[in-house]
Amino acid sequence: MYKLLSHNDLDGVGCGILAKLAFGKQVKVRYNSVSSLDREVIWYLENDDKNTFLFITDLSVNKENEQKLNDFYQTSGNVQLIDHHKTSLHFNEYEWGHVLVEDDQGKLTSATSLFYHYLVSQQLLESKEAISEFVELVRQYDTWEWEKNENFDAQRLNALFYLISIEEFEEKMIERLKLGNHFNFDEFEKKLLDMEENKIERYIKRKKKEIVQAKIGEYLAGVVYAESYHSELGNELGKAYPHLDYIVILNMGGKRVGYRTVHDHVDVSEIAGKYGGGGHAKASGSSLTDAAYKQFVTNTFQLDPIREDAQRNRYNLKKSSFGSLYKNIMEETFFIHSISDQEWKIDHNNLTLDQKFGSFDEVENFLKRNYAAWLVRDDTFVAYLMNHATRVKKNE
Ligand SMILES: [Mn+2]
Repeated sequence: MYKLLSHNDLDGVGCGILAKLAFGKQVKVRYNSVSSLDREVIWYLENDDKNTFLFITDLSVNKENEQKLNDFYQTSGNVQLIDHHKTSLHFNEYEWGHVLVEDDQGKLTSATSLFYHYLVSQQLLESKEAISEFVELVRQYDTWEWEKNENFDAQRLNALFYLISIEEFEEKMIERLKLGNHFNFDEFEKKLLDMEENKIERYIKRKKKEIVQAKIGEYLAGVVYAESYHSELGNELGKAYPHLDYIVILNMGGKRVGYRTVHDHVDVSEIAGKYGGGGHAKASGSSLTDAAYKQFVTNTFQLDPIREDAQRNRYNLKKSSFGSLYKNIMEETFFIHSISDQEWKIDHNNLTLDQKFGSFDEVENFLKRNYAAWLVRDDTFVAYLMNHATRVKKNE
């Protein structure tokens, strides 16, 4: 008999699907949140048959269970942990640990891709096209490579995963991978996914209007409350507000915090680590501890949301040679203008600031980080210019 304890997300369930393809009725699969795994491991060690081989995928155990599993391995040899999280790399010290973040070709791994590789190399599962395609979609979704590759099927696979129950998803996928030569969505799923995409778009639009920004340590974070679509949300908010170093997503009901970044200069697994969590450089999570609650909820609750730049302007445009007008919640105006391509300045309430900036992006980043200002609509811009012209005239 086999037992698989895996994560309850797409990558974790991908491992469960592979286990069921390989072992059929000979495997018992249990999906866990990050926090429930350790309980399951203890239950296994205390209650399960000692001949049952244990796989742990896409998750890792605490220090105490690490020791217990190693003792168990010494007597039985019946455990294998497979993971791709940077925070689990120390499990490679054990014969029963296999943690790989990047493969030998420099491709980011996922638990599903590592487990597939393992099962095939151990001759426990025969590789086939449909399974390889499925595994690659899971990998691209989990590593976010799909976005660069514009592989929207990977995103859609994850959306489908959250639209139906885990049992239903498993059953559908197992049948499809057993029978099909290629991995495809059926017509009904396609229709469903189209509807879901519209829904996500509306959800993200709303969240863009709710986010607040706060200086936390050396970084500027965007803080938003959301129960769903954390990956999509973290990514869209990160791109909509690139002046934010990272995005904090608070799930109050679940008492969880998600951390996401689109930048390379921040490692959000380190930030999650400060609150007892972990994960990847670009996506991580932690519990909503007292310290996290104080930092992200108490200290930011009174802040006003940041505003998006005006989208449909014809005149007040970024990098324009006529200048670009910004405003903040205090109704202060910031007029960005350039003396040359390499020299940009700001008129703050009509007073030119001393600072010089080397590019438009630099000056805009400064404005957004320090004043939470946004690009105003054309009508405000035109009024500002007219007012300005009148003032100049009066002074003549
Ligand atoms: Mn994973």
